[in-house]
Amino acid sequence: MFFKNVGMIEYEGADSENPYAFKYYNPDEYVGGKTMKEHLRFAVAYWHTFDADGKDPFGDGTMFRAWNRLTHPLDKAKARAESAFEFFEKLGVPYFCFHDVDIVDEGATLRETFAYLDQMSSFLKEMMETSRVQLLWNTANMFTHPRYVHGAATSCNADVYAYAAAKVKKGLDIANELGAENYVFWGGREGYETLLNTDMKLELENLASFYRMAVEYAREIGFDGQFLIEPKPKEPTKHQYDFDAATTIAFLETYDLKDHFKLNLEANHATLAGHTFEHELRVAALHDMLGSIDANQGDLLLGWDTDEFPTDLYSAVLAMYEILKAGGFKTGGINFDAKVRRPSFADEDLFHAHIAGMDTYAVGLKVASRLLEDKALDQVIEERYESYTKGIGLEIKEGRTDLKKLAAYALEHDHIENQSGRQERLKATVNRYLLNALREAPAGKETR
Ligand code: XUL
Ligand code: CO
Repeated sequence: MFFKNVGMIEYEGADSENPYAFKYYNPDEYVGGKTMKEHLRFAVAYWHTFDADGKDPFGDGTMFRAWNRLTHPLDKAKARAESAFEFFEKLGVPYFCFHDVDIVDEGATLRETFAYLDQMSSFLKEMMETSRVQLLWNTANMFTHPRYVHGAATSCNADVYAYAAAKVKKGLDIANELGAENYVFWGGREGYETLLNTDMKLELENLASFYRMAVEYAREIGFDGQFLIEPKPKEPTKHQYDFDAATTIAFLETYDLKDHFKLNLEANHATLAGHTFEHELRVAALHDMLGSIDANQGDLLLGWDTDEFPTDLYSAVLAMYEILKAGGFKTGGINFDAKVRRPSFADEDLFHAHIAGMDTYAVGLKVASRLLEDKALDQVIEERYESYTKGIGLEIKEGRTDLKKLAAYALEHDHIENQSGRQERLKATVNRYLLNALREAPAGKETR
């Protein structure tokens, strides 16, 4: 046992002062026809929670985890997996996510790496069978090792491309073996530093072929999980190809890959791209491309990918509003791609951080569901676009007009009247729902 001082985390309601209890996340409570657990599908990220030691570019690690003390890669990997499953069970999360290098260190050769991965995949499978915790997604880390200095599927070096392909092949075998619901691509090094040395056309075509080969291999082995691409505009490269939702969708359309992918959207990646998280969610939903999310938050004073645990209730409401409007998660869920701050180095902080994040999204879910149920924001939108429900507006909407007709119309109607957009009133409505939901939280009114 690694977390001796922590028992099972239960829901105790908003009045509870127990730091090891949920105040708002009540897994079995019904919200709009589904339980919170079914809606939110929480996942713990292996890398931030069990691998990371708090090191940053200016300082060494501050987190000395007992499960990372063993020296042989497989011994360490197994201890880590045991700590992980103890954590998942105590927290009551249904899912976890990992990169290949998170579950076991790489070996001296690719052959040895694969042998380690095979052993750990069997080990995790056994643990999953006894715990009922499932794999939301796995991925191959194709950005940390120096071999990926020029990229992986967009590297100028074909040997690196082949190496990366081998890792994805193994990643898909593992996904299949463990019954992963999704397989993720995040192109951390798939971008460029300067156009002066870059053949962008070749790199993009190679990236498209890489994705296509992954789809073909998945079909061959019978892996039926959902492929996800996780956009991010920059960091570590100056410019990443999967910049944001719109860019990634356009790329997939261009190379005829769109039917095989959806997006894994991360809050802090959205803000790095100069968008809100809800913008990214809306763009994806419009194209039926909303797959899963990496929940976290950035810091506007810092401006890089700080991967903080989400505690901003307002953002969680707006994110859950978009997710529910899009019909909720199917294969996806809420993965906490978030790390405790460097000074929060105690093992227990891992629980506090996840409890905070889960409660934040539970509030987001409740408030968003209520906003939708009451159609609280719909009327203003309906009224705002009313001009397209009749007359010339309806003709525009139905494509029954042309520039000549519109010009003739405008000449007769050049006295324009606009109506207020009512932003502040709508924001006040969201605040009212948020505050009311918090007041009612302990009631658990919707329990079936
Ligand atoms: C990096 C990031 C990754 C992906 C998986 O910013 O978000 O951890 O989620 O590779
Ligand atoms: Co992420």
